[in-house]
Amino acid sequence: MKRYFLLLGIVLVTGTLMVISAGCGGSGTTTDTTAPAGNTTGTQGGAQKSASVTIENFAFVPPTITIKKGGTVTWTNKDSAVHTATADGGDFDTGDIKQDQSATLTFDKTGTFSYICTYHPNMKGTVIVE
Ligand SMILES: [Cu+2]
Repeated sequence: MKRYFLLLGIVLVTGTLMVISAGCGGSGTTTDTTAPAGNTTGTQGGAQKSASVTIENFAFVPPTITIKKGGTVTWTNKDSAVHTATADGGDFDTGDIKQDQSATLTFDKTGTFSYICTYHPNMKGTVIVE
């Protein structure tokens, strides 16, 4: 009986140590670099720091994104045609984005910025900076 409890004690201690070390390792190695990949949550409540927009089939996807002030937006062009993301009011312009290339801009001003592609003005998008 005593041996059983001793074994149980060792198992408990070992288990606790593993939990502690796992907890430390987990919080210490968390990286923010993978966050932008989850851009599908852009329409939910809290604005994310940064967002990604895919340009494909002559459209910005998603057409409207919301980010926090000081955050970035990355546009990636999946079309063979060259596109731009150019603000209507001249607040920003990515310049030409060729196929499989991307451009990232930082937004330091709050507001709602609608933009188009200068080559295809029917392509419309909006960046909301909160
Ligand atoms: Cu275009």
